[in-house]
Amino acid sequence: MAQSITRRKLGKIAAALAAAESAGAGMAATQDGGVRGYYRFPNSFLWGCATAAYQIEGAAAQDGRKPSVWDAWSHMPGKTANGDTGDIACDHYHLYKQDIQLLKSLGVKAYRFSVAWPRVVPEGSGPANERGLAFYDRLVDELLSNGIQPFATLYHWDLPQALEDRHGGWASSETSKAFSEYAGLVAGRLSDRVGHFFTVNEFLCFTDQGYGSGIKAPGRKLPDGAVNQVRHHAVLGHGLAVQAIRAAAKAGTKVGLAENARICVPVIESAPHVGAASKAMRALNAPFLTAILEGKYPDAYLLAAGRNAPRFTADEMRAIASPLDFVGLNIYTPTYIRAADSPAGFVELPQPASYPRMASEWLTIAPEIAYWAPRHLGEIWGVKDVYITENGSSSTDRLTADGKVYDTDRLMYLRNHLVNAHRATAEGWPLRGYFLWSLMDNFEWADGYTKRFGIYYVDFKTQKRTPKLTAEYYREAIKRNCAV
Ligand code: GBH
Repeated sequence: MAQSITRRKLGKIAAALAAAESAGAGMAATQDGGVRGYYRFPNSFLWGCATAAYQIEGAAAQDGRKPSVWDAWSHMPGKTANGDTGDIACDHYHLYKQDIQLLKSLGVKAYRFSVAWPRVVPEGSGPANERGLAFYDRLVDELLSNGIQPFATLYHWDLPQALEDRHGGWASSETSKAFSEYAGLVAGRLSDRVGHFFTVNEFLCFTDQGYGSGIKAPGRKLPDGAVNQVRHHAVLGHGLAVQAIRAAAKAGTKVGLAENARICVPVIESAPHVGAASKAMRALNAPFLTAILEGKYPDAYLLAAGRNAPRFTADEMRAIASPLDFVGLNIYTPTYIRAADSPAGFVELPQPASYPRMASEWLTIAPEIAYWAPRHLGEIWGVKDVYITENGSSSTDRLTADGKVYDTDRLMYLRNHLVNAHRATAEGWPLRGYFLWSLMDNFEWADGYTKRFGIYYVDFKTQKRTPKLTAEYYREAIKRNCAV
């Protein structure tokens, strides 16, 4: 008897499964041209695009904006490709209304932009510049009236030059304090309309690369101990900013960061390698993400740094560990990890010269990062809400005679990352949204305008924007809520 009930139940389950399959992930071609819904995201999934102030705004000396370290750096001979600067960039400061129409036509629900510190507090600390703040009022209001949620980044590398001149920039904790004051000011002004703030974008690029290797602004080459102190002042600035935002912002405002953590991919998905990748994730992100999420620099990091270790107080570590509402990760490249019989328990695998990459030399491809990033955050640190705050690719785009850009390589990159992001949501890892980098071609830092990351092509002479094939793809993915 019991057995036959079980069989009947099993029969019902099988029938339900078959029905579900023909409705969604089935084999038969359907009326919409055989498009299957297998990679469908949760209904609440937030689709977005990302940009950053210095890369798109231009209007570098307008309405009271003063120079940032990037203005100074890009104007020094030989620092950027072709001597390119962000003086004009995409002229978004004037064209923001039409750019918001581009977002609207893609169907994105959210837009991640950054606020230019030197526009809002031109001297780094001290009086606010009303005309600078007013630009972000206009931008936010225009987004909202087009049904797009604003997500604001407070620091995307454009440190006011005045702070570099007065205090040596991030080499001093005065800059961490100035950052938190500025963060509180902006949150106080915008949080009636902006629900999500990111403190800092990508620590490594403005700490190690700005003050160590010196390949990015302000281009200083400090010894290791001083660079570790710069790193510490940066995470401290983040923590103090979290506190300042919470003190100044409307109740319920969400605060997080956008970090380019090393994304550790187990070279084979077997228990030993997965375990090793998880150890590597903590170890390789020790000075930034691990310190922030654990409130402590891992012993191995301090030990390895020896006499060059950062100096810090318990109070500072408590500030650094200020609880976050979400974590954003900018994901581009993988770090392959295998298990090892060493005290660390893992080894980082070098990439062979033949490893595939996109148009930027550094941009090696592994779409699995879109799965492992949210999984590691959920599994290792119990993070509840994760956003992919940047992901995208450069391509050697050409405007063809028919007025189009056929960026099939970027489309391939995007589709495969979305399939892996879908896998993360399907397995229940806490991925809530995806911001594509970038809405349009822009000032790609040291690469100037030679590397294009946009899904809209920008003619920098005429400021004309043209949708690339990937824009069409992204619109379709958003419409179907699906990696198509
Ligand atoms: C992001 O950084 C940035 O947030 C964004 O502003 C930028 O436009 C976008 O990526 C595309 O690059 O010179 O060989 O040392 C991504 C992480 C880390 C990638 C530093 C480039 C320099 C490589 N970046 N890296 S190299």
